[in-house]
Amino acid sequence: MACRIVVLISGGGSNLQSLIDAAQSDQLAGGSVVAVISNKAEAGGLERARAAGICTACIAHGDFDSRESFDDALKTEIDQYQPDLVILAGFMRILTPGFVRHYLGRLLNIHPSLLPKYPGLHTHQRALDAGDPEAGATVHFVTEELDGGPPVLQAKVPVCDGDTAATLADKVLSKEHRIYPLAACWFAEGRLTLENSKAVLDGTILPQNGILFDDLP
Ligand code: NHR
Ligand code: GAR
Repeated sequence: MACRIVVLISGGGSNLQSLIDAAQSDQLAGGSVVAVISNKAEAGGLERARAAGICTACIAHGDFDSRESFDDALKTEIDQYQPDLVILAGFMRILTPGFVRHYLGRLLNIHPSLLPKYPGLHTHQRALDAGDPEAGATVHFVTEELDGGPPVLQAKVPVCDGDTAATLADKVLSKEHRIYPLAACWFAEGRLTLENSKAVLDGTILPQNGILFDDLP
């Protein structure tokens, strides 16, 4: 079954681009990005989607008077595309429990920290302030708990003297572009599932922090 993927964005869309590129070079097991939806009209990722001939939509959160009504509109838009997988790629709105339940087991996020460290915002500055020797990114299943769902894949980068939040974000982003298409491919192949609140790959429950990308053969 060719996996139909809907990607939610708020910004530049470089992770979106890595998924589009993976699909086009046959690295998503026949899966494809069928729609890109942003909560911001000016998100650069919408232009990337148009350039790739992918359907786009903008649902502006400011047009709604509650998180529930925004999420309902988002859900209606997403479900028109009958997705097998919904991917948050730099999507910046916290999602309501009802939305998360509707997509449970087919909703992934990439978060720019080594979860469980630094859920929420400003992750790179927080890693620097803590004097961490390494930073990174985590792909995880989305649950009601913000950035608290089971990790699938993690990649690390060293923190070097002179790193700023911006240089660290750049280094982490280039790792994100490697791990997100890989996790999406596993899902598209039917190898990656969420079972009893655990991430499972090829029938085996994944370790607490997911698989470390740097350990893969
Ligand atoms: N929703 C749920 N229920 N669970 C998760 O794990 C989610 C989620 C929605 C988004 C991405 C997440 C990240 O990777 C994500 C994971 C936005 C915020 C936030 O505070 C925090 C984490 C994430 C995304 N958003 C503010 C809000 O009020 C708005 C901030 C802004 O617009 O700049 O929604 O980091
Ligand atoms: C990525 O670093 C992603 O991990 C992060 O935003 C960036 C989006 O870049 N996500 C969050 O901070 C979610 N709150 P992109 O638009 O170029 O993919």
